[in-house]
Amino acid sequence: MKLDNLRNKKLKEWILEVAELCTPDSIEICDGSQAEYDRLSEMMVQSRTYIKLNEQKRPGSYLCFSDPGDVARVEDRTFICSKNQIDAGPTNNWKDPDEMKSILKGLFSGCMKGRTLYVIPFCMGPLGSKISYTGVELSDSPYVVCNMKIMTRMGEAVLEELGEGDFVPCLHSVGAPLEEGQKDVSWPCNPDNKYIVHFPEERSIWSYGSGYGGNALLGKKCFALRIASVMARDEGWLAEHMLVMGITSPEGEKRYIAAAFPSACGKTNLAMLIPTIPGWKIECVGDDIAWMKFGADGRLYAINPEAGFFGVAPGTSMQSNENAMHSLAKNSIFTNVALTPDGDVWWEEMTEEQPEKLTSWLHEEWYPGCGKNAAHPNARFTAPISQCPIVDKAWDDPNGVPISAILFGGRRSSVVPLVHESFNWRHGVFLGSIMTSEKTAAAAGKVGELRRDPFAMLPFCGYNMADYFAHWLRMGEKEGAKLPRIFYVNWFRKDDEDKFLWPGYGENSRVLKWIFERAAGKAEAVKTPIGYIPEESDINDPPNLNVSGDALKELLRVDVNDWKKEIPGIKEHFSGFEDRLSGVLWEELKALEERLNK
Ligand code: TSX
Ligand code: MN
Repeated sequence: MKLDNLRNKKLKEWILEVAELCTPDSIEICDGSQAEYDRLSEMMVQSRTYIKLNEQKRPGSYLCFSDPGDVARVEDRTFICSKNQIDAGPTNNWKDPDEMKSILKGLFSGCMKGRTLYVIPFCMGPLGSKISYTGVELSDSPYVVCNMKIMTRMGEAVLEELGEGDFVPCLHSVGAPLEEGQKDVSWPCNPDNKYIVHFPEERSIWSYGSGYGGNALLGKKCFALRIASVMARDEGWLAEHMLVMGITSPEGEKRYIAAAFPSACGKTNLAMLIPTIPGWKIECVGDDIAWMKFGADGRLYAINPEAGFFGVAPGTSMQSNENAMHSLAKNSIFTNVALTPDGDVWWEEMTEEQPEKLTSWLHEEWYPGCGKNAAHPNARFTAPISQCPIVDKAWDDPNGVPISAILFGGRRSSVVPLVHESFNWRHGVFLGSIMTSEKTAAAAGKVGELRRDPFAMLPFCGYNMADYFAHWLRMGEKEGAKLPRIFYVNWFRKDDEDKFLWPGYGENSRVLKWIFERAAGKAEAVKTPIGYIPEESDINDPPNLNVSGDALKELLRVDVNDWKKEIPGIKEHFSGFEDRLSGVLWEELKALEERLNK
């Protein structure tokens, strides 16, 4: 498509403005076709960005190694540039929008020299859905184009649907202009000068210097969470860091659940879980982001704004997540995993036996016991959700799916029981606001240290998190709302020998079954000071659970003294939000304290 043929005036003007600033050699408007995908992929094979994988082993798939300085999201380089700092809140980096614009204009000036500017029209959510929104990413990275093709609905159909309508402008550059005759590197980026910037008031995104994942695929964290959370606040809906799954009982009843977990808790594994209990079925709507709006019937309807998985590869195996392994069997992009001698991919824990020899993500020879990672711990696969064997038939339904329960969770080796249900919506919002998880080796900081990550949104909320809590509380007061119930789960409680008490994985279906039945108003529950918990017999049903009676008791135990020790940490956490924090959450904390002291 030619620039002249673009119908959308705002889009055309913006492209010309960006072209004048960034001075690319050429402009290409992406149509989203397979032919375009194949052409760009072949171009990246020629330029050595991509390695084409063995067509017999991994059809239609590619591997690339990033610059070692560009391997993950950069939270310290991520900014929310609202007019007033208080509107970004104490948990976001902030800079004055005018000041930031002038920094960015300097950086973007001439930054696409020697490169092509790709125009990537994309839709977050099913085409034709009232819950969906359109974005356009302008990027000088063909890797971004190909990933966006898998991760979003992308191309001509989106432009058609957009018409003269509005869109979120997302500007991206790897920040590596090429001088006349300068040879390109395989992963262009600007590792020491990255900026991931959001302007919530004008709903725009500027990203500079990184070609990696959440820094560069701007539809995902930048748009579908940070900017969308602001839109959701203004318009009365929810943009959340949640998986969405369907659960069907042996009787054929179906309900949908949304769940938020901090990183390293196995969200993608849960989204594609294979139940161990007979007759129950789980289907996947999404593994990372949910947009939820009230329907005419007062229920919350969720869509997955994405069309693919951008999952962490290390740890993914036929044991931990068989459905993910099938999803990435073909037509996938792998970033920073290792290459096998026969042209396939490998990563830590993918197979029980390690290959004899590999090329590591650092292009080095790797062998078992060499003391180095074969894949980077944050190595990724990009795979179409349509390839998931248990993809829900409504995953692309413009109406979304009605949510019956919302789960929060975290990784806690003590104190927090396997599952508890909130007393009501307000109490549920309180549970979301105090979410904590223990650090694993994958994150910076001391292993085992507690990190607060309310609603798993700490790095992804585009405004003051105290206002975000208030928005959740407001959502619960909507007239005629039929709200989902709220639960808190913890698969990671340990015994005093530091062994996991709960087998997790497929056995989590027992917990999901109890949640399903509670949402149906059926299952029994025991009232405790922190909320409702199941009876042991509800979890050990059918009674072939390979967990001792003592262990099950410990998993469900609510220790009043342990919980009292949680209170000062919550107070400190809440105090960080100063007078912006809703009094309702302070009241919930006081009520918890009183229940514990009774
Ligand atoms: O993803 C996980 N889930 C959710 C699965 C649907 N993980 C992996 C977390 C890192 C991404 C888990 N790890 C889960 C879990 O439920 N539980 C655990 C802890 C655990 C680890 C190993 C065992 C048991 C529990 N193995 C044995 O007991 C043999
Ligand atoms: Mn995520």
